[in-house]
Amino acid sequence: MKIIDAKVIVCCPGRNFVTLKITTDQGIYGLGDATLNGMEKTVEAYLVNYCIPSLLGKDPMNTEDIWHYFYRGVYWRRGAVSMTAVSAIDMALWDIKGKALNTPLYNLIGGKSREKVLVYSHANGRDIDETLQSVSAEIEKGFKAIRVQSGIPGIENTYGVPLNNKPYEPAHKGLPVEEIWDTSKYLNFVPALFEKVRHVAGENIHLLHDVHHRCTPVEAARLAKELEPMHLFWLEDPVAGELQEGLRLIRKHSTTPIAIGEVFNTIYDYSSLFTEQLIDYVRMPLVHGGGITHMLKVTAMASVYHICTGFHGATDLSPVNLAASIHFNMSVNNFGIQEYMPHQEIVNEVFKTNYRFEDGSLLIDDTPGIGVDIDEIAALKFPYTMARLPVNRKRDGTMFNW
Ligand code: CS2
Ligand code: MG
Repeated sequence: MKIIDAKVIVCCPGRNFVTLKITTDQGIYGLGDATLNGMEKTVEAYLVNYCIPSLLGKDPMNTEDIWHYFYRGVYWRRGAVSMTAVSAIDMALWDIKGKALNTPLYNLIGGKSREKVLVYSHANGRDIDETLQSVSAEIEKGFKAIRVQSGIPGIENTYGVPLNNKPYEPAHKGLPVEEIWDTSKYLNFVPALFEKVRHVAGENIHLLHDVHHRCTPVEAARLAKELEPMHLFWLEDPVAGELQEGLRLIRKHSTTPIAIGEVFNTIYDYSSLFTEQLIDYVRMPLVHGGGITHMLKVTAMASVYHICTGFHGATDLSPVNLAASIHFNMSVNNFGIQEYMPHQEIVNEVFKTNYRFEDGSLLIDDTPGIGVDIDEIAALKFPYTMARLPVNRKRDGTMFNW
């Protein structure tokens, strides 16, 4: 089998998605997610100008060699843009492999370790009351694990908290908006919020919280320590992950489990975090972490250190990534949890999916490969619209220095 064509489809059904479609001489094609929120066009340009010409003529079954060709074969390796492109190529090739062998992706990577994948949803509110109502609504929908974020008194816009019942979307149309952040107000508020949330949710619902890299190591240590009595499933991205040593301070002070890495893109971002057992969950998703080939290695190394998967799954990752993640999570032994925010209804006009939510988990059918298809004609109705993630400043106007 040979790759004879590859194209990048950029569309905006409610938000931007970048999809790589690789076609073979046997008429089989595969899809890979290449969406990098706010930087969609850069990944498209890298794929179209630099990767696709080298892909043509290759045998798509050689996933391992092709992965190394696009990772090690490239002088300027790593980085979010290149790794998203590598991930999309890899995902599309595994999709082709599954279709060629007439079997779902999970069968190619170890078969089923479980029948379904535990997911967590999002509860958000402008204030405590609204947040508590949102938690109850998510429990009502059947979720067993819930990430809780709330507006903070004295901070006008809290990242990741949608206003006026809009769909979750941290990117804003046009150039980046600037938001003001105040860590001391945040730190004073969150433990009290979670005391109330735990009371409403009871002990049987997993609670999670995302700090979005807003704390210094000592601030994060204080937060993790104060949240300990509320038994969080995890505290996510408490610090900016590039300072791996920062995680040592958090561990020294608290047993709150830590998840990190939705902005990471290779195993090397995790090496000391694994070997020193400084974290508990890997957030790096297939779409930014080198696809299935690389994430199998990351997950295998994590398992040696009793660290589990907890992949990023916000709505800015496409249904192709979500479906591939369900296969992956069904298979690996050290699965932890999968983030799940249902995409807006309009996304289904472009992507045809093969998964369903049931009783707190996601299930996938046995369509060969990943199982998601794209309607290219429908995609044309939704042209790309620039949207960027916000920039944060401290109250005194300066930028964060971490
Ligand atoms: C978040 C995301 O889902 C998460 O954990 O951190 O909302 C993230 O900020 C966006 O996906 C960025 O594109
Ligand atoms: Mg996050």
